[in-house]
Amino acid sequence: LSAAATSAVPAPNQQPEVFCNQIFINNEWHDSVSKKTFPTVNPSTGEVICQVAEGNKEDVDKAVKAARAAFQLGSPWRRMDASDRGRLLYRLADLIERDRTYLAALETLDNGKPYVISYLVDLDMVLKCLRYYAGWADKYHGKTIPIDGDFFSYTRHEPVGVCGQIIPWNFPLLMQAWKLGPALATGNVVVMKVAEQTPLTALYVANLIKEAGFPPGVVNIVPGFGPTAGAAIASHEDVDKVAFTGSTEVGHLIQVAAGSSNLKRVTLELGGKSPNIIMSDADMDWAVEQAHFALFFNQGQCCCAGSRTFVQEDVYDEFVERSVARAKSRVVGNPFDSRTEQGPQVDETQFKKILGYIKSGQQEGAKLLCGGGAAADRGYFIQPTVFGDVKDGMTIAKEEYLRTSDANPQIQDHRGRSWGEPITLSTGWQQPSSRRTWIRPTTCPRRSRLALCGSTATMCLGPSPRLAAIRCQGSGRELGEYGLQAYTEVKTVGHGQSATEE
Ligand code: TXE
Repeated sequence: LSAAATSAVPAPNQQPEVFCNQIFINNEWHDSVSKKTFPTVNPSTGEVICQVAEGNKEDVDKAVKAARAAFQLGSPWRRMDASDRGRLLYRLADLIERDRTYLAALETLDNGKPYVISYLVDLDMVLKCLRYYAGWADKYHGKTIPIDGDFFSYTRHEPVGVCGQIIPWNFPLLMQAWKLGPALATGNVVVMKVAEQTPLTALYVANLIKEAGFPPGVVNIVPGFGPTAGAAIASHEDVDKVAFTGSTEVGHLIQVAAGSSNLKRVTLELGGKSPNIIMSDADMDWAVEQAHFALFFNQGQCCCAGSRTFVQEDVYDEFVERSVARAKSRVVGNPFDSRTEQGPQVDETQFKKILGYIKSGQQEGAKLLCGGGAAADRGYFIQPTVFGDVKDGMTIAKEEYLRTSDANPQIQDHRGRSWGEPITLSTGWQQPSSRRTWIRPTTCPRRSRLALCGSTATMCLGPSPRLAAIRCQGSGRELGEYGLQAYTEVKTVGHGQSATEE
C-alpha cells in the first residue's frame, strides 16, 4: 500500500460501539430460541468484546421458514424487476461505503487485521464485489437455441431458492459479500451462518440490508457454531443449496450432510498450501517482497497463502537470507496503528495451532531461521517465522496438507536441472488439507500469477517458459460469472413452434 493511500485513510475509533449482536430474521432482531449467547473476543487482547446470540437448529428452522416465505411465487421479492434487485444491491454498497470507517474499525476489533488493510483492501473489495453483481442482476440471461425442426428452444435462468451460506473468519465482510452478491443478484433468498470468531461486521451489514430496502426474509443471518447452526443448514430438508467456505474437513461433512438429506446443491471453497517458485533469473528484490506478501498477508490467514517456496539452487542462499531479513523487519503489533503490517491471529485456537506447527518444524529437523514464538505477552500475536532446509515430508511442508503422493514432486527446470530444497515460510496459516498438486510445463510471463480452477495459485518468476507447480484449491471462488452460475438453474424450454412459423 502506498504512503499516499495509507495517509488518506480516516482515523479509526479504536473502540467502535457494537450495535448488532442478535439473530437477524425477517428484517428483525431476535434472541436465540434457547436464549444462549457466546462471547466474541478481541484477538489483540484476549478480552471479550460482547456476547452474541447463539443460534442453533431451532433458529435455523425459523430463518429457513422466513426465507421460504420470501421466496413464494407472488412475493415482493419474486415479483421484483431484476433491475430493481440490482438497484438494492447498489444501495447496499452505498450504505456500506457511508459506514466504511466504522465497519473497518469493527472488522479490526473482531478479527485483528490491520485497520488500514480493513479499510483499503477488505472494504474496497466488498464495495466492488457488490457493485459488480448489482450490474449483473438484469444482464444474466438465457439463450435461444437454433434446434432442428420447427421448434423454438430457449433457456431461462431461475434462482435456485433458499441458499444456506456458511462463512469463515479470515475475511468476514468480504466472504459475506462474495456469498450475498451472486445469490441476491440472481433472485435467491439466503440463510447465512457467520463464523463464531467474527460475527460482528456481518450482523451490522444486516441492518444495512434492511435500510437498503430488501424485503423481509430475503436475507437472514444466524450467528452460532458449526456443529449446531452450521450443520443444521447443511442437513436442512428445505434448503436448496449450501455454499461453504472453510476447512477441507468440514467441506467433507457438508457434502455428506447434503447427500444424506435432500441432495441440495453444494459449493465448496476449501483450503490450500500454495507453493511459490523462484527462478534464478528473477528480479530478487521483487521476488523476496512478493513471496513475503504471498505468505504473510492477512497474518497468513488466506486459503491461497504462499506457505511453501521452491527456490532454484543457485539463488537459494541469497533468497533465504533476504527473506529472513524481510520477515525480521515486518512490523507486528496494534492493528489500529497505521505502521502495523501484522496483527494477531484470529483466536487462541489458531494461535496455538501455529505454535504447534512451528514446534513440529523444529522437531522434524527444519532450520528455524527467524521468529518461532509469540510476539507479545497478551493477545494472539506470532513472530514472522521462516524455516530453511525443509524436506517435503515434514509436517510444515505438508499441512495444510498435501497427500503424500503429491508431496514430493521431482521439480526440475526446463533444462533438467534439479532445484534446491524448498523452504517454508511459516507464520500463520497452516491448513490441514488440499485437493491436488499438478506439476506441469507452462509458459508464464514474468510477474504473472497463474490461476487454475478459479483460484490464484502460484507466482511464477522468470522470463522464459518454466515448470510451475500449481496448487488447485477447492472448487473455485464464487467470483464472476461462475458465482452466478452457482446460484441459478438453467431451464431449457423445448416446445412451441419456431418464430418464423408464427
Ligand atoms: O474452519 P471451519 P476453522 C482452514 C484453515 C484453518 C482451518 C480450521 O486451515 O486452520 O480451516 O479453521 C463452520 N457444519 N480455513 O476451524 O471449522 C464454522 O462455524 C457446518 C480455510 O475455523 O471449517 C465456520 O462458520 N458448518 C478458510 C465455517 O464453518 C461448520 C477459511 C468455517 O469453519 C461445521 C477458514 C459443521 N460441522 C478456515 N463446523 C478459507 N478457505 O479461506 C464448522 N463449521
